[in-house]
Amino acid sequence: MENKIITEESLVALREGIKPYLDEKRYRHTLAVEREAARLGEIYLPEKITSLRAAALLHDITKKCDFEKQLQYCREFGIIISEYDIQSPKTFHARTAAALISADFPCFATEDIVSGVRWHTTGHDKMTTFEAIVYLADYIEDTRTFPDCITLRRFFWDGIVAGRDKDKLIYETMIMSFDMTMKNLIEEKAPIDTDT
Ligand code: DGI
Ligand code: FE
Ligand code: FE
Repeated sequence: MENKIITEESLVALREGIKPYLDEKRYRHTLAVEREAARLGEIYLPEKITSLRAAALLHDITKKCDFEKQLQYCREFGIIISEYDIQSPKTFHARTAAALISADFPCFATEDIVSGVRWHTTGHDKMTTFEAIVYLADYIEDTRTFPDCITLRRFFWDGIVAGRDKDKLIYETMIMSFDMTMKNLIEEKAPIDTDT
């Protein structure tokens, strides 16, 4: 999977290549996640900014597929799903998008990019910095207006401006995001994914 060099030119092509996979609103969100991932990358992973941008561009490419299509992709790509997974239909697109990268965007199918996309919705235990950045960029990108997103965005960027310890800050921000997501899922009476 490795040794794929992601250039600025390939990102320009990717921004066009993903268009058929996204509606207009989702495309704007995707470009905003790309910008946010690059900003976070400058702080935490400057050597991987182009990969972070690519992961952001690819993270929601199966979001518009209905549940039937998600299940079809699962069969096609050998994604094993449990009865329990079926109760969290909104988490499927992260797995199917990760699998679709190798099929439709093979130049971008690196371990970092695939796992960044794979875990962008639920997160999981012991996330890599790369995965955390994709996850967080999706949550706090600047077009999101949901109060929790605004709170989290402020908490993180105020901490950066205040010169707080950056590792502690991202850890606390991630924990806060999981608390918010779980609280919302409890209110909706939706099951919480075991990875979350
Ligand atoms: O795809 P986006 O909308 O940009 O964002 P996302 O991939 O983080 O998806 C958010 C949705 O996923 C939101 O409606 C809540 C849902 N979600 C996240 N974690 C869980 C979850 N749903 C369930 N049932 N369980 C989870 O653990
Ligand atoms: Fe998503
Ligand atoms: Fe997203």
